[in-house]
Amino acid sequence: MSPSLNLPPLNDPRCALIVIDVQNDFIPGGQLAVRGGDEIVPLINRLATHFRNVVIAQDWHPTGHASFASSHPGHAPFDSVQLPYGAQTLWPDHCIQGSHGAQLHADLDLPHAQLIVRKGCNRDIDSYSAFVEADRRTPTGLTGYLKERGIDTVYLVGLALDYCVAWSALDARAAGFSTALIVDACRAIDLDGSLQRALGEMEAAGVKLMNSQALAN
Ligand code: VGL
Ligand code: ZN
Repeated sequence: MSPSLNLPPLNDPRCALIVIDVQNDFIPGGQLAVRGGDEIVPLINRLATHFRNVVIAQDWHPTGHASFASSHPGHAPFDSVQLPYGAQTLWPDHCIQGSHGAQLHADLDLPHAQLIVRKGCNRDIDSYSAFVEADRRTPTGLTGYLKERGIDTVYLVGLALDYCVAWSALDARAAGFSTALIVDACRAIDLDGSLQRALGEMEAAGVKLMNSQALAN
């Protein structure tokens, strides 16, 4: 774990907590369950009380989305296919707009969250990142929202560490935010070494990997 370097206190108006994809389909029993996904909810609720700024990301796909294996005859979930923007891992149908699986976990308690960013809404483009879609061109608007509000430091938590949380953290760094990932407030899918790869890429990009114990509790 890298030490927490000179980040402003969590309640500083320049800091935001970004809660990624804590939705029923990523919780055990859901369509794309992440092991232990339910275990992080109480910790996220507790951490969030320290922040003035809380943003929620919500995976929000139309039916027939390009990331669904069911949209690619002859392919199964976890296969990889080539799409116009590059390689795309295929997933079970998940987080369909308006479905129960797309709803935030019922125990997530973030009454002061001011923004919910929905992503993956474009049928032809996936979006692991809460900042920029998988074509690496189409912004969600989150960078502008944060910058316009004077936020320069983001803390990330949620699901899945090695996909949506990692891509969001890397894009936060690329957009110039001081970025920390609270590892024990995340859980990973860990497909073919994706967890180690994601941790290495984030460390190399200057994302601070920390545990919640290093923060106020
Ligand atoms: C996610 C795979 C597909 C995530 C979303 O939230 O990490 N992973 N869609
Ligand atoms: Zn998705």
